Amino acid sequence: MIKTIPTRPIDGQKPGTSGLRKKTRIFQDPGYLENFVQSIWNGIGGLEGKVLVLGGDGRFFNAQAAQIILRMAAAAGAARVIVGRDGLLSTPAASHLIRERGADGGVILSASHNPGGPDGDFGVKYNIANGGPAPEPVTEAIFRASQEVTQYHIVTAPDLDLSSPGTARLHRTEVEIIDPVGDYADLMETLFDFTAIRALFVGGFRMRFDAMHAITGPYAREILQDRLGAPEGSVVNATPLPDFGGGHPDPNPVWAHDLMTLMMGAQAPDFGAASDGDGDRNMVVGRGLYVTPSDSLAVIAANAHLVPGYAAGLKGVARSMPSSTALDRVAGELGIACHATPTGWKFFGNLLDAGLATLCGEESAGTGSDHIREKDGLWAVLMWLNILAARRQSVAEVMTAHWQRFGRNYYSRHDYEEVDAAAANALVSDLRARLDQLAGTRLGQLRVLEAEDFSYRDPVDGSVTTQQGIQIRFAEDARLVLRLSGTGTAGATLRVYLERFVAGPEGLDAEPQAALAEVIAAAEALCGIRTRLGRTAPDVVT
Ligand code: VG1
Ligand code: CO
Repeated sequence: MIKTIPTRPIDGQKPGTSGLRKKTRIFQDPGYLENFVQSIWNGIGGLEGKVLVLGGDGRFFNAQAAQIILRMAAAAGAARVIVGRDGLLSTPAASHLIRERGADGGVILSASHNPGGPDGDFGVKYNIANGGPAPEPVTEAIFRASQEVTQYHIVTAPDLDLSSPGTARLHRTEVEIIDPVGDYADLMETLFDFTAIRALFVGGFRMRFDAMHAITGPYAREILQDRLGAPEGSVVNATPLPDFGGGHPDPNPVWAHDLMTLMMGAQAPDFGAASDGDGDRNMVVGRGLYVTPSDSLAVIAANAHLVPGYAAGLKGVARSMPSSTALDRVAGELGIACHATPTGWKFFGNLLDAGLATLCGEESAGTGSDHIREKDGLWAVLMWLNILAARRQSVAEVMTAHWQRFGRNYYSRHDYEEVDAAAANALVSDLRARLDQLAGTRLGQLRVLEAEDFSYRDPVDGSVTTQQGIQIRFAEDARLVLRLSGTGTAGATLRVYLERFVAGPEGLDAEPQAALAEVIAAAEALCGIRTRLGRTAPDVVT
């Protein structure tokens, strides 16, 4: 039986960089999730007769939310919902499933790298038929629907047993429960030289993959250990936990601290990697050497021809605007276009669909290709393994060779987290008002070449997105970007992105914070971040 429940619009159901993210307790408020899900259905023109993919990263409230969404999809007349066993799917696996099964869209339950648990964060993301995050016009329509919603529809039925593959019926909707790992692992086999990677492990190559108690554990075990022969125990923290073991499932040197300690120590294996809550981000570490995500993207682009799935060459590449320009240098040598988009994977979808880009990446540890329409953590790790196998070199040797050839883009991001939102907004708007007067002025040791508020015109559909970050270029081959995060759930987070290029052959081995000291000082001179936000130092330095 379908029940219709009267409701009222709830403020703030506006999807950010990657879906709607709120404190778990807010999502648990009666009607909160229901309102947003009904707004998705309303915003996309209904669900009648459609096929939907559903899954999440397993965080606290995932299981209950999946049952509610199934009942609401049934009430909306969905023909079929394909759901991962126990309501689980990594973000890349969900993207693949939508494409493979020709689904009309998908709902992914995740707040990605944000902590989980009753006091943590929860999130809901809608992906469209190409498998990618809903682009701005769709998220806008969903937000508008959330401001107008007056009722939601849900079938009355007991919870479905999602613990084993099979099919079930919910009202008129068929619910298909699938193994979340198999199809994704099969896709990986089509892209990479599994024989070469297997030979690497047979030869004694050692790696550690830290799944950070999040969703990639089962995927990494199946692909790295079972299919590629990495020794048992290569994948650690492999059982997804509802609170990620109390940690931040964010693969960077700060939060993947144990892995970093191992990789910098005497017992380090040849290769280290980690991924985030929902499996779309990655971290790559060599013995004694952390690879910044921007460098990783550039290395992957420069070596993609060594990997079977990309042997035919790259059509083009794309990076988020704040990501370092290391990728641009590779693209220049390859003679292909390099697009710069606003932060957030949703902006890559059109480029990938139109064949304008094969590889994409973000400085926040997201890397991916046209094999799906999301960033893909394990894919990036396999890319590296395949490159190491083909080049027969260590991570450090690959990096040194890369910098010698292309020069090195020193890069870092400084995050000021959960600061006062009014102060952060004022900082950015004051700066915006001064942008016209900055060109030609000096900030400490650096001279401003140009200052802009980044706006992006999508080359495929012509849509324009404004105010996507303040970008300042210096005459000394340096760059500074400031923007406010769109994924936080408390206060505001200011991200300060710092970059400086050194052509080499000298000066390629500096410590990044030291190499960036003048850019860091310029940022402070420009807008007095620490004074205005009341902080003495950034909370996270990547
Ligand atoms: C952050 C990153 C961005 C990424 C987004 C979602 O957004 O900067 O590059 O696409 O998270 O990634 P923001 O607005 O907080 O800077 V995930 O893995 O959290 O879905
Ligand atoms: Co993520």
